[in-house]
Amino acid sequence: MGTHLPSTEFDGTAVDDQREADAEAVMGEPPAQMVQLLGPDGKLGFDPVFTEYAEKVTPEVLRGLYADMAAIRRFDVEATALQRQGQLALWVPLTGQEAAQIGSGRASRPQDYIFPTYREHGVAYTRNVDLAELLRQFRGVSNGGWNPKDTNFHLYTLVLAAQTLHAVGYAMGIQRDQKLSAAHGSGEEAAVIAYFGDGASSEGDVHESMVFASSYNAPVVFFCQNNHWAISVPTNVQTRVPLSNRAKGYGFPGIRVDGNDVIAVHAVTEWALEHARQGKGPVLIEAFTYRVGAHTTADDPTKYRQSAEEDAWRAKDPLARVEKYLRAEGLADDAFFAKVKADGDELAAYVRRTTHDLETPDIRSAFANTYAEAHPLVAEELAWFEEYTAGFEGGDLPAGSSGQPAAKAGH
Ligand SMILES: Cc1ncc(C[n+]2csc(CCOP(=O)(O)OP(=O)(O)O)c2C)c(N)n1
Ligand SMILES: [Mg+2]
Repeated sequence: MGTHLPSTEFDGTAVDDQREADAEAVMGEPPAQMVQLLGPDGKLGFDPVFTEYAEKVTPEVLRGLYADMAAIRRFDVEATALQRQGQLALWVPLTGQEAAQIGSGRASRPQDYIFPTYREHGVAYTRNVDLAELLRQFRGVSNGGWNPKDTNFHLYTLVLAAQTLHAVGYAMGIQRDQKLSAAHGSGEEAAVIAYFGDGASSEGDVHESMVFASSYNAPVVFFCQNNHWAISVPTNVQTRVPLSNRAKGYGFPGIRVDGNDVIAVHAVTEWALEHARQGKGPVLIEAFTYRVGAHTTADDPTKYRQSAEEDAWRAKDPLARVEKYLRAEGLADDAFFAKVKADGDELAAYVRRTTHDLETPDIRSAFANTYAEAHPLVAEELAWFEEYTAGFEGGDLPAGSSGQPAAKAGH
């Protein structure tokens, strides 16, 4: 293992995490095992622990998981287009991570409580969050967009990893309520899932969360989507060991799962939630996946990674392998896939229509709410803004300018 400091420079190691392998060799650890049931070739494998859970994914359930993944991918395309057309200020694409999100979200129960980051649109979909509502924040007309009490799906958190602390606190609350309530043992037990990224795993908040969760045996599943990038920083700079191995240091199980295998993700998450609900404490799941697109619509990944890496991951596409399996086993036909496509288009049309109908954000409210009292710097910036906007016909910003949404709904 080299003694040089980690570099954020692209070093040509492509997808493989050489640092991880080096560290394993030094510590005498076996290479990280990854739970995989449905491989990229569409063939179903076996796992001594998780096959039992995977068997609950009946053909009907699997068709549903595929339809969910296709719907959310279609939604992602539409939201990206809406941003490009000036209807949204920003979009955070999820393409590539559909299996990690749909598989884990569908393994949760209504009474479980979910703390997402800002990319969990697939999980939001499984929790029945209205996707048009979800876009309100990305248009800048809401600080949230939906009421978490309706779905037990918390608001998006943009401050990396802060939600992992909230999640552990919430889980400790559930623990205490259940101890006090007669519901314990009645099947009503709940657990919490805290989503975070490979980059966020470097935050102190994650460490503190895991220490607390372990100390108090809190019913929380830490679900890390290792999508291999934190904007332009590759995962092998964040960690020298598989992220799932970090759980050992806290004293609870850590599992690396193929995050592009919806059956394995569903099985592992179901196991972990059951473990947590039964009072056995936290679990860390590392879903090994890939962010196929840009970090956000404001990012250009061609500046920091090579297309060969993207191509290698496209070959592991989460939807393609399910389609292969369903067709090979005679579990779905052309009519099924045509219906899934039509449903996706209908969802996209709904989202587009609803977004166009949303109000125009009032940028002036951002100035008004910066400080409680008047502030000379804010006043100066507002004056500049007023002068700038006065330069446009009608005194409003044109669609897409300054990265802001369209000035008039319906443009
Ligand atoms: C505390 C904090 N630091 C920095 C940022 C800026 N930031 C936003 S997203 C991001 C990368 C996060 O990467 P990762 O956790 O891997 O999640 P991903 O975006 O890949 O889903 C950074 C550094 C932030 N939002 N919050
Ligand atoms: Mg990441």
